[in-house]
Amino acid sequence: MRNEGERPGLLIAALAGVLAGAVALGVAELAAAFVRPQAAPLIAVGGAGIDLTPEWLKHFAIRAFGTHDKQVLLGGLAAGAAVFAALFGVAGRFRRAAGAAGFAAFGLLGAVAALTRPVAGPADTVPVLLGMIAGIAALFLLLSLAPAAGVRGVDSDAGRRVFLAAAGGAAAVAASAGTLGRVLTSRRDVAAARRAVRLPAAAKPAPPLPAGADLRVPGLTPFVTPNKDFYRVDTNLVLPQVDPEQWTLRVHGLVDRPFEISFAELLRRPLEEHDITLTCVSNEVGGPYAGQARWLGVPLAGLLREAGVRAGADQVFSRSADGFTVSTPLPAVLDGRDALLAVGMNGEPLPVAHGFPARLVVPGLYGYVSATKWVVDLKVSRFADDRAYWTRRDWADHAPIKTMARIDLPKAFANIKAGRVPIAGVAWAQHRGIDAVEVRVDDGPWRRARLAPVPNTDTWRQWFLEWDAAPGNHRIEARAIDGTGAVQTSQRAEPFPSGASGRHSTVVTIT
Ligand SMILES: Nc1nc2c(c(=O)[nH]1)N[C@H]1C(S)=C(S)[C@@H](COP(=O)(O)O)O[C@H]1N2
Ligand SMILES: [Mo]
Repeated sequence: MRNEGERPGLLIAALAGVLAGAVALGVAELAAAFVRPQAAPLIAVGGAGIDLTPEWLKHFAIRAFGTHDKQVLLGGLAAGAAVFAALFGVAGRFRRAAGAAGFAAFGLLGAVAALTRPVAGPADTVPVLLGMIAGIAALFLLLSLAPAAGVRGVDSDAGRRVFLAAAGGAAAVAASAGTLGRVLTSRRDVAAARRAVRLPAAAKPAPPLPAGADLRVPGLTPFVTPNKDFYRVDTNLVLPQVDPEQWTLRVHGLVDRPFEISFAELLRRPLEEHDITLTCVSNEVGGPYAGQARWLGVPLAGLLREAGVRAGADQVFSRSADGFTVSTPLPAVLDGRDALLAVGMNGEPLPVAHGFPARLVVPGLYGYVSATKWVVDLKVSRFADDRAYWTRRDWADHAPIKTMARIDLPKAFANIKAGRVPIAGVAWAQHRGIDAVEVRVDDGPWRRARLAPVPNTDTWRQWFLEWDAAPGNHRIEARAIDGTGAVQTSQRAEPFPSGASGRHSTVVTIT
């Protein structure tokens, strides 16, 4: 053991710790390319974190960061890891075993996180554990080469050069292992397999959109949401890569004739096309988490009837390739609505982010109880027996989409010239339909907006009203009336546990 005077300075020790941490993450990333990307340490810990996050925080994250919430989470984890690695470096300066213990503790934590991810096997712990060993080795090496603090002279200059070379080497190992890992992982993605898919034409195509379904008002949400603009909500830090050649769907549970179907077999069935607007339960009043697409797929009810649903069943319990689960009330699937096992979205195979090669779409229900992406398993079962990812976390078992009118125009806090001002937006009440949208300014009388035509009751509906705007600050409020005659409630509710309610309003300044 060296005496105190020969120990490296605190900053050098911290640097050694951070570099050792980077080596650990880089090596683990490379190893994960050979296991599965979900087994990389930050992804595994982040995934476990998402599953353990309390509901209120999850909502805060989705609201505050939008679809960037995942990058924010991973960036935060990386920064946290760097701080701890620096501390372990400093600890290692005093006692090598203390620094190693820090790395070992994080390695074990990461291994547990990786092991407890859905569909993980023992192999999922290998990348983190290899990373941990590499990190400890790098820490020992760097600390032993680190120049002692306060020593000057020819010897120490040579020593400093050796340390700098070792530090540069560690950084290079970390960066190249990490980059190679990323490249190898991306080689396994299914983008090429997706491009090779040729979807057959629908046996039952959707009728053309009625003329004027899109009012084409600049600034108004288009009727069809292009795939690239479609909101994405899921628990995945890395997208599941499901090869259609390997994909099968198992239909089983409380059925007389369980069966399994391949992707090729699925495409040989008569496909139907339906226009359906998806909505996330986390959407705030006026929020962006809704999108309209033309879906191509096989009717879900037909698949279940083929299997022969037994008495006593009350839900379809679906599972994705990565172990996410959804419970859908059975009546909603069998009551004649256009519930689909979808393979196409707006004329293309499903984008990977939206469930390639197959997902569920059930009109009228929020996504968390209906829209399983990367679906591989349908179990007919009972709510009493199988609990799904979100309903286990106390979100509602039954979650029909609430009637909602959103104001897209004018934009909130806009400054507009007095005169004729367009007020416009979209309204939805999937499977009940929108019968009217009413608008009022400054608590004046409700006025009916003009409604665009819609293909069916399962889509949102554009609405438009011209307003003779006089100078001043004004508050614009909208409400929808659904196909049952029910007026959108003014009662405010948070998204948890069954969807936000209340009326969207917007404040503008007219000059
Ligand atoms: N496998 C999987 N499917 C999922 C989810 C998920 O986290 N994992 N999220 C659901 C939720 S909450 C919603 S709102 C919809 C969103 O579908 P989209 O991302 O295609 O818009 O997918 C649903 N399907
Ligand atoms: Mo959702």
